[in-house]
Amino acid sequence: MRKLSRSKQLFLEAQSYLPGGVDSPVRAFKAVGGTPPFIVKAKGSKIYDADGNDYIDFVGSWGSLILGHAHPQVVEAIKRAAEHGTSFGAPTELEITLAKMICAAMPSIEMLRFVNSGTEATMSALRLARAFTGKDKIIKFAGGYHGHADGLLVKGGSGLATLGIPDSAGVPSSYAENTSVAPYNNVEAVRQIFELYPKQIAAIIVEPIAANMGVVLSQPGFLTGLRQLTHEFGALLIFDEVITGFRVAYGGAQTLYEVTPDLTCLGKIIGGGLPVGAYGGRREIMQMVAPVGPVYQAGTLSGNPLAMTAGIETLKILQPPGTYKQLEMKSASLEEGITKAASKAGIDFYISRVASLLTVFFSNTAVNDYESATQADTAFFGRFFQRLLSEGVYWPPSQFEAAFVSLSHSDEDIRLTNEIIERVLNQLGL
Ligand code: KE4
Repeated sequence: MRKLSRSKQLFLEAQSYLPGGVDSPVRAFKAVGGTPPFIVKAKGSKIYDADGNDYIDFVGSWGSLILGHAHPQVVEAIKRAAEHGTSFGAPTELEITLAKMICAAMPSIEMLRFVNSGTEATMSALRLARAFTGKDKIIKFAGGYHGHADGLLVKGGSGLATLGIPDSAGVPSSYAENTSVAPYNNVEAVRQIFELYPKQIAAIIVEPIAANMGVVLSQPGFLTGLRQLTHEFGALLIFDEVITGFRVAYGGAQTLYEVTPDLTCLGKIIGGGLPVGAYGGRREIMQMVAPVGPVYQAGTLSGNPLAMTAGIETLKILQPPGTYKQLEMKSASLEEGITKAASKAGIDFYISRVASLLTVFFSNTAVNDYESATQADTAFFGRFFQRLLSEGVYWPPSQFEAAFVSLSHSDEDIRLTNEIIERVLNQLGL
């Protein structure tokens, strides 16, 4: 059992100053219990806590660190940039460089705006969609999470699903009225909403691979069905690729599935571990954003040189051919190890994986939407999580989150993780 006395002390003190002792709910371990280790440093695939314990990390700052922690080329570049100043509140060439890299990777993005988080990206993209279409309503999916903008905290996924709060307190009911929620992978349900509000839907916002109810794959015909409906009813299709962008492929899920959205939201990986979000798409839509057009959106630290530098270096390292093949091989061997271990222990499980994004649901049913995801045995997941943690594997602390494999996870990391998972599932299966 790992000593956590210093983390326990810090967690207690933190709760006097920060709600729940954290700056984002999922970090408080409410879904799995116990004390969250307070992390002091990280390198590659490892994180180190205040009691000197080390862990193989499968959270990777919730998907941001596809290269692993503190990649030397990224850190060196940030250091150099910091010596020239951390933020100017004025345009820099770095923003053009990163924007060009993103546009080259995702041809549906002809123009974009950098912001500081995924929440800002989706919030701004929806405001823009409403302005472009002149319509007010939006459609999202049960279990879909797009950050914490008021109109999106309607039957949210991710943290909300974990905390079992169908809506967030403080969201005016008038906001919820403008947001319709359909089951993921259900085109027919979306059609019904359009038929209910034929001229009122500004946009559909969708994770092209859902990752906030655990990983749930979009089934054949789902994304193309949404594309057809948005064309038919004059709405925009917004892909929230905050997680999948540069994760499942260099061009994100939209190049994997060859479905072209009107707008794309990005975050996490494009910031290389620093706060960055972005929204972008067709030029005629993006030209509506201030100061060119009437849609106001602004940000003190948007496009700051440190975050741009970290993003540029990260994408540079992801570009060489074979990078995603490496990620695929690491992730496939992890999936294989979990499958073998759970089968051997006679435990009900269902694994959803695309590239280096995966969730193991402890469930005896296939998971293709929020309803089926919530059938999973969350109590069992909590025991699984705690035993992994005590053996040095830092798995995402919720059944409804994704695990992330990085380029820095060595074959030995994966072998050891599989060995630990086999031991833990064997114990739990008894
Ligand atoms: P941020 O505002 O947290 O940067 O991004 C919001 C967001 C938007 N869209 C998608 C698809 C997302 O997954 C997220 C945030 N993801 C969660 C993890 N499920 C962040 C972790 C957390 O909330 O602490």
